[in-house]
Amino acid sequence: MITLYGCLRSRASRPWWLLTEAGVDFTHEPVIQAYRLPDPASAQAPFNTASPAFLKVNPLGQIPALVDGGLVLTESLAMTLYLGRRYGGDLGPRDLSEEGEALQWAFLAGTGVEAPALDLLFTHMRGEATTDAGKARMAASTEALARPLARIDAHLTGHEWLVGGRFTTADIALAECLRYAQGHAPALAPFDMVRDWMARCQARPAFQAMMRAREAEPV
Ligand SMILES: N[C@@H](CCC(=O)N[C@@H](CS)C(=O)NCC(=O)O)C(=O)O
Repeated sequence: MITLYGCLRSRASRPWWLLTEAGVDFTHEPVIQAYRLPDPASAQAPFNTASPAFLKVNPLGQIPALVDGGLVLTESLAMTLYLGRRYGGDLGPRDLSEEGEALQWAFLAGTGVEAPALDLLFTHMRGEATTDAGKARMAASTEALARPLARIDAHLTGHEWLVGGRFTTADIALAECLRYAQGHAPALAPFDMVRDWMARCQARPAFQAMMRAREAEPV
């Protein structure tokens, strides 16, 4: 039995998308971030990252967490790659070379893309995009994204998907990290191949189902 903990306004979107692509049955516990609640310890508070029951699952106090039988994973990109390989058929790697490529794109997503992309998102969300400090942060984050995006753009020239000529876990890992930057058009503007690939990823029914479920969650 698979249980995925974490509301979809979080990195839980990644394994949720993969599980839906793969058509795997799972239980979803939409644990919310404690910092989003006025009083996470109150008896009325929903299941959250500071709830004692959740801390028993993930002592980090972060979402997502994944339980699959006796296995507990607490890193979203590891969950996505694991689930793809374990249950995803062709969504996962067919051989070690493909696995190496999937790991490469997922690590680039986690180490080169996610932090500047999140910085762009949070600068917009905090209403700082028009302040001088906000503009300077966004310029720095856009510049930080330029090298990884140039690398990805070059790879996608002549490749429809990242690995193996088909949609795989690598596409979910990278597309979900890059989604945070999509609200800041200048970051993606020079990279036509990346924008076209993002559109292909996000046209998939499982992505759209994830976004509908995400929108249906309390803000
Ligand atoms: N590296 C972790 C990061 C998890 C993470 O930062 N989760 C955020 C939500 S997306 C969270 O739970 N924040 C609450 C907190 O840190 O207190 C992963 O990718 O799974």
